[in-house]
Amino acid sequence: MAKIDDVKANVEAGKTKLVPGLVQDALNEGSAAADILQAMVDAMGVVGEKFSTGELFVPEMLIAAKAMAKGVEVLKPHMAGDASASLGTCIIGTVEGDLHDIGKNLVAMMIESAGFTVVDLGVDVSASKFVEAIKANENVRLVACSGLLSTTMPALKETVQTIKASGLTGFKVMVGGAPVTAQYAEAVGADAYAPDAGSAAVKAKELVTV
Ligand code: B1M
Repeated sequence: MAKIDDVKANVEAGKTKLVPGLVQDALNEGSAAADILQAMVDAMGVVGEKFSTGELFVPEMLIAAKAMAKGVEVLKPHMAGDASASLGTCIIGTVEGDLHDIGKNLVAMMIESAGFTVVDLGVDVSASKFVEAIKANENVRLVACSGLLSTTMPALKETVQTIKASGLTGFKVMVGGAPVTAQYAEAVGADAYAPDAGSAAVKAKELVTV
């Protein structure tokens, strides 16, 4: 079995201690960092399906998430782009009521690699906390809001609308997360939507350089 397959299997099984070494082995074997990342994302997809069918429960999902996070730590230096240019500050967070952070962390990592200074507010971030952070930080050019649950999509809408109604300017608002679509982003008044971390970084750059 190629090491990259071992990475996928062990993220799925939540083998937190094994995954970092296996990611390193896959890199040593010549697998591209982006492919290893995709293998881990696929593993989380399987975990999600098994949760839906009642084969796995919340603790197993949590352990798999931890295993993936450990793997991402090893990948991070291999994913970095040219961060020499400063494109300004990006405030990022997962919206209120939502505790999912793996996707948000990947988006933060890619946006940082694209040349932004990233201020990560974490998970369960209220609309007012986003606004406070925009006020508290210098040169905010981008606000990135992540949401993974259909039940927290209203929080995503409230966040975008609160930020837009705050009267603060000089930045764009981007939204994303598994249940979010381009149509939804437009409907809630966001300036941009991205389906994944790579395209979020590309879109972020476009937003501040046009
Ligand atoms: Co939860 N969970 N979870 N969960 N969880 C999902 C999302 C779910 C789809 C599983 C399922 O039922 N199949 C389902 C949501 C269903 C729905 O709403 N439609 C679900 C549920 C129901 C729940 C709970 C309600 C379960 C319960 O308690 N009964 C509960 C809610 C807790 C809460 O948030 N209040 C819950 C809890 C958890 C854990 C805490 C156990 C854990 C999260 C741990 C953590 O994040 N630290 C967890 C996990 C791990 C998952 C799954 C299995 C994996 C999520 C993940 O990390 N994916 C997930 C199933 C799945 O996704 N298939 C599931 C990998 C990650 C790289 O992808 O996050 O989609 P993703 O990010 C992508 C894109 O979406 C995009 O780029 C990322 C990278 O390319 N993206 C952006 C994300 N943010 C973006 C922002 C952008 C642009 C792009 O711009 C700003």
